[in-house]
Amino acid sequence: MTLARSACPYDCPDCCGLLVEVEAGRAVAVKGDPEHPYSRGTLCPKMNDYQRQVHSPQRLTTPLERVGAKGEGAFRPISWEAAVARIAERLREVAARHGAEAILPYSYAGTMGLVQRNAGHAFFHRLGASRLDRTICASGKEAGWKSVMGATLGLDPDEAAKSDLIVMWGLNAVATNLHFVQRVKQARARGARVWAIDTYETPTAALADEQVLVRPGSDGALALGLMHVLDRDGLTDRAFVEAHVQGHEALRAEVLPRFPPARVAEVTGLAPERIEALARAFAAARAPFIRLGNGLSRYGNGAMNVRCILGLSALAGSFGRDGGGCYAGSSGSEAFDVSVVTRPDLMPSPAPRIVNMNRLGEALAPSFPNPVKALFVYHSNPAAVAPDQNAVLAGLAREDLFTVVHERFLTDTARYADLVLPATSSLEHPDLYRSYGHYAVQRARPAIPPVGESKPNWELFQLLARAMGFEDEVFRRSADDLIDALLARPSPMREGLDRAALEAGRAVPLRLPADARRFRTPSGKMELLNPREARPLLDHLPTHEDGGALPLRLQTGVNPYTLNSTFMDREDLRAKAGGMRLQLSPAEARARGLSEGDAVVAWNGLGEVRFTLHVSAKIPDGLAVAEGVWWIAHAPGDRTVNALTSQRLSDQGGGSTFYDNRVDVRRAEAAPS
Ligand SMILES: Nc1nc2c(c(=O)[nH]1)N[C@H]1C(S)=C(S)[C@@H](COP(=O)(O)OP(=O)(O)OC[C@H]3O[C@@H](n4cnc5c(=O)[nH]c(N)nc54)[C@H](O)[C@@H]3O)O[C@H]1N2
Ligand SMILES: Nc1nc2c(c(=O)[nH]1)N[C@H]1C(S)=C(S)[C@@H](COP(=O)(O)OP(=O)(O)OC[C@H]3O[C@@H](n4cnc5c(=O)[nH]c(N)nc54)[C@H](O)[C@@H]3O)O[C@H]1N2
Ligand code: SF4
Ligand SMILES: [Mo]
Repeated sequence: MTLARSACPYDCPDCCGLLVEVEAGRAVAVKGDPEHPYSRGTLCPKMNDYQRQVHSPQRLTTPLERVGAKGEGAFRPISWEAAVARIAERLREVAARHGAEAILPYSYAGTMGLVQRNAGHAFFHRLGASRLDRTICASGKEAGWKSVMGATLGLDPDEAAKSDLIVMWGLNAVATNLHFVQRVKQARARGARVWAIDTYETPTAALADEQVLVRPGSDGALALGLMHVLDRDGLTDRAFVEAHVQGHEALRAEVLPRFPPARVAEVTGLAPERIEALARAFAAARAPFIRLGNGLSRYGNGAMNVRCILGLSALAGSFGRDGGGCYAGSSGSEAFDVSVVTRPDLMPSPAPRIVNMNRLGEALAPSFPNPVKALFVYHSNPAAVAPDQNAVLAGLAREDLFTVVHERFLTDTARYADLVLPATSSLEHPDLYRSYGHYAVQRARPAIPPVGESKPNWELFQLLARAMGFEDEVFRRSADDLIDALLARPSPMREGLDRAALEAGRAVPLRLPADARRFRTPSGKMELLNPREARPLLDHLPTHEDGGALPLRLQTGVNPYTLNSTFMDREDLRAKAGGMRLQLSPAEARARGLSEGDAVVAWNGLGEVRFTLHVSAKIPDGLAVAEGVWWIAHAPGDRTVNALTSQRLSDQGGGSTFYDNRVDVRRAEAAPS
């Protein structure tokens, strides 16, 4: 038995260290690495026993070609040579007949390593294919951050340890940031107060002294209401505001008077006295630390919600205090220049069109200008994760669309492919991992050989480049070579980096510069007034679905036992996740004559989805909650939650609006109303 170090490759801020026990080329056990500087030996329930996923009997082991109808899932094995030759031939044909822009790559975050994640970019740039705007996750949040903070670095999340008030705002940390939970518990044991601001009672609420439940998408209004009270009662940090905040006077004069607690109560659903009390407690804290999650940004007003919350941090002077501030994620572009891998310089000029990945349904419609004729999906599962599933599936079912999917499992998307190519898991390929939830970096070498004939993302694109006759030197470099190149470019964040430990496979800390708290904006201040924006000042915007016609808001949250649609291959985790459920409050269930365990249909103008009903007092009236992005293969009906979400974008950044929906619910047998 040998022991190998690796990193958790998934889209999770913790980027935990793994210890892999290997016997005869197989991973036999996977545990947390006690020496990892952030995760310190523990893993979440998804990754304990990762070997079960790596060596799952459901792994794809050879290339497959479709023999049945699209979506049916009938395939037969073919060789890699034949598959690659066919892909090259079809891509050439599409480019010659319709232009290379009729080819669309679609990838997201199946693996987060800097090389394998970005492996297709150079190839598709060289080909001149349409570009994909990768907006599905946090683009609204990033746009809101950038508006106020510019290129300011993210704090060290461990600053929270020095705070006396930690606010988890739109963050289900127990599911999505488990090792931050450890920090919160420690801070609480030392006397820090903890708040959780959410729309329903998630497991994270149990960590909090104060659970604040707001109406979906109303956080901007809450933040403005808190600022109103701070301003009215002379509780702002005047010295900080004068030195470091742009636009405070305009905000005071033009916006805050419109957000007295009585009005904010109507928007958020909180009592006016509660808003007053929260404002006083926030102002009284020495160093409030907001850990900003993504939940409140997946709305039509998502970026503005983020801007308003940063405004609250500004008025309280939080960034001026040791342990205080607002943490939305750690900054990575400073540490590694990924253009070494993505090679934007290979793109033709003018640059090809860019397609927002949230609008895949629209992009795959025959009516789309210069329709997409070839779709290349890798480490993503858009049939399940992209909004407006009916539109996406209609596009994937098109007979004239040539679809290739590079995957580890026969996902919903793979079932629609003309060719499916087997992909390695993270234990089978090298990569460089940089967390977006802390400051450590880790170089992982393969712990085991590829399972079956699977190939890593980078090798796949090397093969394709060769088949297309691309001579560029980058395609001849190995993944390890590219990792070396990433590490060779100098960065202040890597000064003094322990290279020997890194090369030995350990996670090593990056260095935040001494002036990490400096505001990297044009004015050098936090910009509550940003003259470059269409909406220059903070304000509360209604969401798309405020005032909609159907009675329930639908939120499509995360599940602690799965990660987006990843881990849905694991029956044991699906069982722990509780099956594909829709949760309603007792009153909403009663009003519809429904009870626990009933087969129900949630519906709106976009689609209908069958669920099993779970009645829970943790869900407020007026809300329906569906946790997890399930595979259609395991659904009670023939659609999953994204048949109810739309292709609308957030106010800034072209972000997704996954939590901004309305539905009604009926018993499954009943005829549509
Ligand atoms: N177990 C698990 N872990 C995951 C994932 C997973 O699917 N499962 N997904 C990974 C990915 S890709 C991401 S991006 C992150 C996301 O992780 P987080 O940043 O935690 O974001 P979400 O889970 O989307 O939402 C966080 C919380 O916001 C709440 N929320 C929704 N709308 C609102 C609102 O209007 N206001 C407020 N205040 N709260 C609201 C939700 O109920 C949820 O509890 O998690 C990652 N980690
Ligand atoms: N309704 C609703 N929809 C959502 C969300 C939500 O909360 N609600 N969350 C959204 C968010 S935040 C995100 S980030 C997206 C995530 O969307 P995706 O990035 O598509 O995430 P996954 O569903 O995890 O699918 C990743 C796939 O990559 C495969 N994979 C893993 N490693 C590799 C590899 O090395 N190579 C290859 N080729 N394949 C690999 C896995 O087997 C898996 O099927 O989903 C979004 N969709
Ligand atoms: S999913 Fe997140 S918490 Fe779980 S092992 Fe991976 S990085 Fe750690
Ligand atoms: Mo995400």
